[in-house]
Amino acid sequence: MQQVLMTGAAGGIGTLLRPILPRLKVRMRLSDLADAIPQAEPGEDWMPGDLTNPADAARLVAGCDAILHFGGISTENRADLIHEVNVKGTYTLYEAARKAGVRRILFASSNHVIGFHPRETRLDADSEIRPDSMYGVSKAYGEALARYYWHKFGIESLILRIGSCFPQPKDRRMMATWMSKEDMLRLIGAMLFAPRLGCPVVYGVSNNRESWWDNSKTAYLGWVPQDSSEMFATKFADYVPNDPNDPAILYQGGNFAKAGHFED
Ligand code: NAI
Ligand code: 15L
Repeated sequence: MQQVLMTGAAGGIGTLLRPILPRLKVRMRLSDLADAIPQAEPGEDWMPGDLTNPADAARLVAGCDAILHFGGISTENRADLIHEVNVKGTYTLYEAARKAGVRRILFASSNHVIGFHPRETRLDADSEIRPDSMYGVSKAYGEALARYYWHKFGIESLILRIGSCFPQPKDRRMMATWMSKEDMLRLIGAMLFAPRLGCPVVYGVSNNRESWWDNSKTAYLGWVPQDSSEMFATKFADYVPNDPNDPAILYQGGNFAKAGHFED
């Protein structure tokens, strides 16, 4: 049975996944910052650690076959904070993984790596990156890092550009970007058990009727999302289109593309 580490397990996605992770039938080590760790549920194995600390990272990855790397700053913030956690923390984790002989990593990237593409452009795994925020820039670094560890050391990574993984879409934009927890779990299963993973870019999105992203280049993984945001369509039945040139509407990144820059 595989030993798998999940970082950021106390966060939103970790909280959605925790109850269904046992279906993967792997030994799961859940990790987060010490003061973020919740009350453990029966059978859960929690290990605190700060990803920016090399000694912590080495302890977290020891004995692991694979890592689900969800830990980090998940929205726009000051560049220095983003660098410390998302750049230094991700590098520290990949270095620890290399030294410990970990073979596979899921890197939780974000749609904000490509957030400055207009919504009428259909993107695939080879589309140009256009980060819409310092947060998106830090995820582009993580994607490049994953590629480096693949070509240099043969460590496989799933570069997962997550759309919006929440219990349900929170706004009209998320009708296109929503990803269910069940589709996330199916994708993690595909990533852990594929005969060959390589280092693909996958858009983390359910089978929504409205869609900006094309995953056909990674069909070899056998991941076919089963859910759709359509079941929430009535929530937005009263939505009235307004200014099509509002950056929050024009661009795929929505409010991240519209927001200002955090100055140092
Ligand atoms: P979240 O903000 O709810 O959880 C992130 C977790 O990382 C937190 O529990 C936090 O304590 C932990 N963390 C922060 N700094 C850390 C450090 N130095 N060491 C160890 N742990 C640390 O984020 P969420 O929504 O659960 O997202 C998980 C990942 O997926 C993030 O990397 C985020 O950027 C990415 N993502 C999420 C999306 C979503 O729709 N939820 C969309 C796109 C990307
Ligand atoms: C993200 O990258 C964020 O982590 C998440 O909180 C959402 O804002 C998501 O993108 C989104 O674009 O909806």
